[in-house]
Amino acid sequence: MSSYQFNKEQFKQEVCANVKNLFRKTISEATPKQVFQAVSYAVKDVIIDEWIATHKEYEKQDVKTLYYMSMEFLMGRALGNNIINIRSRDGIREALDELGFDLNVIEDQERDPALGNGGLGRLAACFLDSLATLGYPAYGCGIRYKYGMFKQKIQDGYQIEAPDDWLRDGYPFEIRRDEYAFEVKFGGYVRTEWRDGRNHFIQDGYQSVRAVPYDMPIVGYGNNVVNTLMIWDAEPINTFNLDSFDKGDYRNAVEQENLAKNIVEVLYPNDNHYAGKELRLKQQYFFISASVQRAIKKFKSLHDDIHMLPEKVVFQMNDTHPTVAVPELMRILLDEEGLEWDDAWDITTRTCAYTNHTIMAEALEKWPLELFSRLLPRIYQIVEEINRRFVEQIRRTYPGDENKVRSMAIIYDGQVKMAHLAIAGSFSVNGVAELHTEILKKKVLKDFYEMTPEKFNNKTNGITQRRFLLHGNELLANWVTDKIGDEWITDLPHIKKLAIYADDEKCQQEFMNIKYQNKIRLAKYIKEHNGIDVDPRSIFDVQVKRLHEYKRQLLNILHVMYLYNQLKDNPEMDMVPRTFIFGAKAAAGYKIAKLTIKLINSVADVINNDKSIKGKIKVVFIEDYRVSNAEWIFAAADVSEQISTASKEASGTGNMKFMLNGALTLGTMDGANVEIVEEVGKENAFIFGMSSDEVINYETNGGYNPMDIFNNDQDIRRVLMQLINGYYAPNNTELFRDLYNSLLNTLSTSKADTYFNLKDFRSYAEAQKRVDAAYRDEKWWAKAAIMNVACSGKFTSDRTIQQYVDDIWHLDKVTVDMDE
Ligand code: GPU
Repeated sequence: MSSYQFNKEQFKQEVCANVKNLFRKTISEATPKQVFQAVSYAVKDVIIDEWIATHKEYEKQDVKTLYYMSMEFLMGRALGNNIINIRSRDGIREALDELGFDLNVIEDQERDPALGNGGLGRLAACFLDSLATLGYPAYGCGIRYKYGMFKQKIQDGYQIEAPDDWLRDGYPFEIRRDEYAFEVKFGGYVRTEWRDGRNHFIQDGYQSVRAVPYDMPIVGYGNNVVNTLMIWDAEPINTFNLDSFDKGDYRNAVEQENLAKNIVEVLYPNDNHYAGKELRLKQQYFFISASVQRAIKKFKSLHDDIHMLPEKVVFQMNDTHPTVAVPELMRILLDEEGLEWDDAWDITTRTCAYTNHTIMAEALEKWPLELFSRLLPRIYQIVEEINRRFVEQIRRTYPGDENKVRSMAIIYDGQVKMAHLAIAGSFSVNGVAELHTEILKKKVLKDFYEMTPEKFNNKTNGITQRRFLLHGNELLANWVTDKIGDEWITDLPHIKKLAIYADDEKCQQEFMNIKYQNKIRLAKYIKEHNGIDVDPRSIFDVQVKRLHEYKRQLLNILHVMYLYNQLKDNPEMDMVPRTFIFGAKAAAGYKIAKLTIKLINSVADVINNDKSIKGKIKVVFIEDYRVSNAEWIFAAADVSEQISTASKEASGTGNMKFMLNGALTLGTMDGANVEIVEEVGKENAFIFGMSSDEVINYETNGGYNPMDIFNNDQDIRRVLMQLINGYYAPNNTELFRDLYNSLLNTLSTSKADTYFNLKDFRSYAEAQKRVDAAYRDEKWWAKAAIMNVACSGKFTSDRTIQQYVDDIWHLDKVTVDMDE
C-alpha cells in the first residue's frame, strides 16, 4: 500500500494559488485566517483523490456499509487532524515556516465544529476516525446545525451563552451534494387506497422540506481511506410555492418555508436530558428519513433484491435519538417496496442496532402520543402495529402477567417509549462499559434482557489516540515513539512496552519534564484567557466535562471550600500547592448547574485573591471548554477527577483521555473507571466512595438523610453554612440557597442530596489527602503516571470499533491503493 507522498514545493505553490484565488492577495499580504482557508483547500485537494478512490473500491467490492446515525458529531477542528492522518505534519509545518507562518497559529484559526454536546457526540467522532483508520466502509449520518454547541462566556462569574456561528466564513472541508437531496414529510393525514390487490397508505395535506446533504471527509490514518460524514441541511421544497397563492394556501406556504428554516437552526444543548420539544422530534425524523432514503437508494442502485438489505447495510442508532429509523425503514419497505409486514419486520430487525448511553431516568425519551401522531401520522400507524405485535409477543411469553406488558410496551401511558421501540426493532442492544451493561441487564432493562438475552452485549467505549495524544500532546507522543516506535499510533496496546521504563529514573525525569512543559502551555492559555496566574509546579487537578449534578462538580468545589477553611485555620498547613481546574458547559435551562458554575467562580475569586494562603490553592474555571482546548488540558493534567455518583456515568471517555496523557484517576468505581483501574491497578489510582450496589441499595430504600451528616460533621456543616451566610457572596447571602437546599432540603429529606455528595464527602477528602501525599514522592508519581500511559491500550476506539465489527456489524476491511 502506498500512501500519499507529500511534495513541499508543490504544496507551497498550491497554498499561494489558493490565497490568490480566494482572496486576491499574495501570501505575504494574507491574514492567518486566510492562510487557514488556503491551506485547508490544499489539504482537501489531497483528500479528494483518496475519497474518490475509496468509494470506487467500496463499489467494486460491493461492501457491507455501516450507517452510524447520531444527532451529534462533536468533531473538533479538522485541519490538524487531517494533516496528521495524511501523514504530512512535518512537511506542511516546514512548508508554512518557509512561507512565514506557524502551523499552530494557522490551526488555531479554525472554529471548532461543535455539532454535539459532550461524551455521546465526541464518541461518534472518535468512532468515525477509527472506522476510517481500520478501513471499514461507514457513513456518519447527522444534522448540519446552523448553530452548534453555544459558546460560553463567563461574566461576573455567570455563564452567558453566545451563538456558535461556525459556518460564518464557510467551512472548507464540506461538499454540498445537491444530487442526493430528498423530501421529508411532516403532518397531514393518512388515507388508504385499494390498488393492485393491496392497501396503499398515502400521506396528504402534509408539509415537507427538502433535505440536502453536505459530505465531510473522514480521513483514515495513513491508509488512503476516506469515509464520509453526511450532515443534512434543510431547504424549502420549492422556494415560494406560487401555487399556494392561487389556492389561497398562502399560510401553508409560509409555514412550510419556516419549517425548513427552523429545523436545522440549532443543536439542543441538553446532555443526558429529555426536554420533549416538538422541534427536536422534527429534527430526529428529518435526518433519519433523509439518511434512510439515501441508504436505500444507494443499496438499490447496486442490488435488486431488497431482502439482501441486512447483508449489505447496518444502521447503528446512537442512543434513542435516531429510533424513528425503525418505523421509517418499515414505512419504506411496506409502502414503497410493497413488502408484507412479516417480511419487512424481519429485514428491519436484522438491519437496526441500538446503543444505550445512560441509565438516568430523566434522559429517557417518551413522546406524547398527541404530538407524535400529529407530526408523523404514517410513522405513528406503524409504531402502533409494532406495539400491537410486540405486546402479543410479551403475552405469549408471559401468559397472564400484565405487569410485563406495563413495563415493556412501546406505547403506554399515552407515550411512545423510544427505548422500548429501539430494543424491539434491533438485533443488538449494547451498553458502553461493563458495569453499565450489567446494570442494564440486571435493573434498567431487566425484563427485556430476560425475554431476549441474545440481543444484549457490551462495547466498552474508547477514544482515538491520534487526536488525543498524537495531535494534542506532541511532546509526549514523540517521547513514546522514541522509546518504543510508532506502532501505538494504529495499535495502541503496543504502548504497554513503555512499562519497562516506568522505574527508570532518567525516563521518569523526561516524562515529568514533558508534563511540566505541557503545564506551562496550559498556564499561558489560562493567563491569556482568564487572567489568572497559576504555578506550573503545583498539582494540576482537573475536572472537565458537561456540568451535571450526577457528575458532582459540586462535591469537588465543596472540598475546595473545606480545604480553604483548613488553610485559614492553619496557614502553615503542609500541603502541595494545588490548582483546581474546572471546565464545563451547563444546559441553558439547567438552573442548579448554572448556579454551580457561579459558585466555582465565586470561590475562585475569594481564594485566588487571598494572599494569606500563599498561593497554595488556586481555582480556575476555563471558559468555553471544547474539543480544541481539551486537547491541551488533558496533556497538562496530573489528576483526573472522575467523581460521578457510582452507577450514574455510563462510561465516561474523558477519563480515558486523561489516562492516555499520564494523569492519575481520582474517581469512584463508576462507568469505565472500573476498567481503567482493572488495567492500571488500584495502586496507581485514587479510588473512593460508595459502590454502585450501595448507591442502588439506598435508592431502592428511599435515599438517606444528609441531615445526620450535617449534624455530626462540623467541617461539612461549616462548608454548608458558607453557602448561605454570604461567605462567598457578601452582597447576596441567599445566592447559593438553592445549592444548599439541594443538599439538605430541610423540608423533604427524601429528596435531599440525590447524588450522595455529603455521603461520599469524607471518603473523597481522604482520597484527596492520598493524592497530596503521593505527589511528594516524585519518583512514585512519575512511575504511576507512566504506568497509566502504558496501560491505556484497551481504551482506544480502534478496539471498540473492532468489537462492534466482530459482534454486530460484520463489515469487511478494505484497502485502498493509490497507485492504480
Ligand atoms: N451521554 Br444519553 C451523553 O454525553 N449525552 C447523552 O445525552 C447521553 C449520554 C454520555 C454518557 O453520559 C457517558 O457516560 C458516555 O461515556 C458517553 O455518553 C458515550 O457513551
